[in-house]
Amino acid sequence: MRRVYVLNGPNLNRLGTREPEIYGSTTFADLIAACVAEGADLGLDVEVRQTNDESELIDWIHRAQDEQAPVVLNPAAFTHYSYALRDACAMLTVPLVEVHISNPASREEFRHHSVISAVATGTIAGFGIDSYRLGLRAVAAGLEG
Ligand code: CA2
Repeated sequence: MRRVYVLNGPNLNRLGTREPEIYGSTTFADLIAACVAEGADLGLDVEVRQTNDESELIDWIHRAQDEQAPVVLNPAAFTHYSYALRDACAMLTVPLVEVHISNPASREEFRHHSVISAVATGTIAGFGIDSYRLGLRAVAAGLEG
């Protein structure tokens, strides 16, 4: 089975604990289960990770490149300002799907720009936890050809 990494940036481990009107009530544990189940349906070996540490997230992107494993990435707030994460993502030769639970374009001004989008294969935003399922489907569709 093809390995796919689902990588998550800062604070997403707290999912389901606040702002349910924006992010829903799904917990991070629920998110992991949903991604693993979707991956199994698609024939993908999904590994979900979360970190609050920019350098750790960059190391995981490097590892994905070394393993030639596609990435579904929710960079969280790093989306809007981390040029270091963008540079790491730009090195990927495997598919990179940027996902967001909310629709940042409909929120505060500072969320309107993503420094990651230009180096991603594509972006899915605004569908709640389904953004991740759709991201995995996009990866699977791309792998098929
Ligand atoms: O909508 C998304 O997925 C975001 O990437 C989430 C980030 C935000 O900075 C981006 O603009 C959009 C924030 C993640 C915060 O995670 C929590 C969500 C709910 C409860 C606690 C933490």
